[in-house]
This record gives sequence, C-alpha cells and structure tokens, in this order.
Amino acid sequence: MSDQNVDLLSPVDLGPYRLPNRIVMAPLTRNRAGPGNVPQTMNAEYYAQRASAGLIISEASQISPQGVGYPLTPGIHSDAQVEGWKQVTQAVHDKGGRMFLQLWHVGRISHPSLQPGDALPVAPSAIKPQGDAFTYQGLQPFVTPRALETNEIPGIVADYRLAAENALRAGFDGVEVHAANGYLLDQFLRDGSNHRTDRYGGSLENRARFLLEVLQAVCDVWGSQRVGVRLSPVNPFNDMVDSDPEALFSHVVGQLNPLGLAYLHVVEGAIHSPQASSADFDVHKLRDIFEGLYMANGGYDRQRGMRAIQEGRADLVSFGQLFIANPDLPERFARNASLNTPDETTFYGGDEKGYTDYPFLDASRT
Ligand code: 8OZ
Repeated sequence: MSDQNVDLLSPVDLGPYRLPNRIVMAPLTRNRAGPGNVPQTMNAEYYAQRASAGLIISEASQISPQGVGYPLTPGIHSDAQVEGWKQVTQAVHDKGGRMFLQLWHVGRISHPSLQPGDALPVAPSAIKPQGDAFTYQGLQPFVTPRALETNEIPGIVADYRLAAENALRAGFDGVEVHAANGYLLDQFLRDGSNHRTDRYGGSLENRARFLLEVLQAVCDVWGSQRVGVRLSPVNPFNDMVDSDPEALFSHVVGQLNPLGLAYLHVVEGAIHSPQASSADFDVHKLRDIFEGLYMANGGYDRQRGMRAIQEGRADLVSFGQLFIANPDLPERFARNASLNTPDETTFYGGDEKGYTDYPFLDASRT
C-alpha cells in the first residue's frame, strides 16, 4: 500500500521485533574470520559499529564443513564458532541492535582443497559451473561436483537444523536461509544445475522441495516469525540458468506463504556479475504473491529506497556496499548527509583497514 508518511526511517514490526527503521544491513562476505572459520573480536567490532541498522543480517555462514566455498568465511557448525559468534551478538545487543545469521551451503561453488578430506564438492547434479573457485592457493578452476544421493538429503536438512540450533545458542535474534546467488539451494531450484530424476528434480514442485524441507526444519527451531529467506530470481552469478525463472520463482514464493516467514529478501538484479540479468521478468511481481514483509536489495541508494517504501514496493531495503563504508548509515540517511565511498580493494579479506576504520559522521564515535 502506498503511504507517503512511511519511509526508510519509519519503524516496522518484523516477527516479534520492533525495528526502529527499515534500513537493513545486507549479508556481506568479508573473509575476515579467524582460524577454524571462527568469528573473532574484529568481527564483533565491525558489526557493533553498524548496530543502528533496523536489522543486521550476518555474512553467509557455513552450516557444515561441506558447505565451505571460500577462505576465512565463518561457520556455525562448531562449538568454537558458536563461542566466536557470542562475542558478536553480545556486542551488537549492547549497542541496541538486532542480528540474524545467514545459513549457507555453497554446494558446487567450492573446491576439493576447501572440502574435508579433499572430497569433491556436492551438488544436485554432476554439472561443473563455469569459472574459478577462490581457494587458499588462489583462483582454481571449478571441478565437476558429485551429485548427492537421494538418501543424503535428509542429512543436509539435519545440518541446517543443527546450524539453526547453534545460531540460537550463539544469541542471534533470527536466521535467514540463503537460497540465492547460485549456492546449493539455488542450484536445486534451477533446471540448469538440477537434472535430477528423483523427488528433488524435474517438476517445479520437486525442485522446490529441498528448500521447503530446509525452511521447515529451521522454522521448527526458531518459529517461522524469526526466519527469513533470500532469493535472487534473475541473478546469473555462479553460472545460474533456468528455462523459466518467472514460473519457478512464482511457484517458490507461493509455497512460502503457508510457512508464515518473517520476510522474503529478494536480490532484484544481477549482482557480482558482468552479464546482464539472465531473465527479463519483473521480479517485483513476487511482492504481490508473498504475504509477509518484502525486503528489497540491489543497488538501492537513499532516494530509491525512500521511494520504494513510500510507494509500497518494499517494506524494508537492505544495503550492502553503503553499509560497508558507512557504519552510521541510518543517521546519514536521516540527515541526508554525505556518504563515505566504499574501497573495493578491501571488500574480501584483510584486516581492520576497510573494515572497522570507516569514519562516523560524529567523529567522537567509533
Ligand atoms: C561475494 C563473494 C563471496 C560470496 C553471495 C555469499 O553472493 C556470497 C558471496 C559474495 O551470496
């Protein structure tokens, strides 16, 4: 519904939480976890600096050792990782913020050198993606993954459930299931990467089954009003192809409604990708299908974000690069102040530089 009086700075109720604004920190891979993929003090400082966001969504975090696809991304499967995350959630809560953890399994977007026992990465089907994996030894070509057996799928659903329980123990306020950007759940959704002939392949119903099973398991742990899901219907990143993305994602979003999730998070364009979007359907149609809160993402700035909320095209907007560079983004939006420029060379990996050293408007804050 269109309402000129509601904008990015208006509060909104998300599940049991009252968010002070609709400015969400998007999940952002920064490759700065410590040894063992354990979150460390520097990560706590970074997130706490951004606690004025209506909601923080953590960087994508592996549900299992098999789910790893990049160096130094955090996990949520070991006790040490849970302890590391406790520092982060405590620091965010001390500053008055709210934080969801993003649950991640990369599927075929990995490399044997990142897998337990140098195993092949797993996927719905043995189809090699185009491109290179980011490994500790630099870029290496993707390999042909191993197709999961039907009887292995319940084990991965169980990994999601355990990871969701770990997130609860670690003090998060909710979780987001990462079903976007060409990772395992997205690989199951699309017929370019899913050639299965069992109950997880073929029809739209079958291709959506794994995602729905994962969401049900995670909702069992958290209650559906503290669970969100992220989709990227027109993003070709990580070699995603589908013969009919409009039919696929209309089906998927329709199937989400009975779950009663807290929100649907949509990457509306093509991110990390030089190609244009792989499909030409209007993703905003998904907002009309979904019955809960709609979180928009994809190159929004203050003006576009304000307009999307005012015109009722989104309930929340998540910001990635702007939050990297502006820890106090809500205050800057409120004052229509100038913004710091993100430094792309420090996005992935490194130390405090380009991570916790972006200045606040009010120089007395850190
Ligand atoms: C950039 C680099 C590595 C991973 C995503 C988790 O696209 C990611 C990611 C982004 O969702």
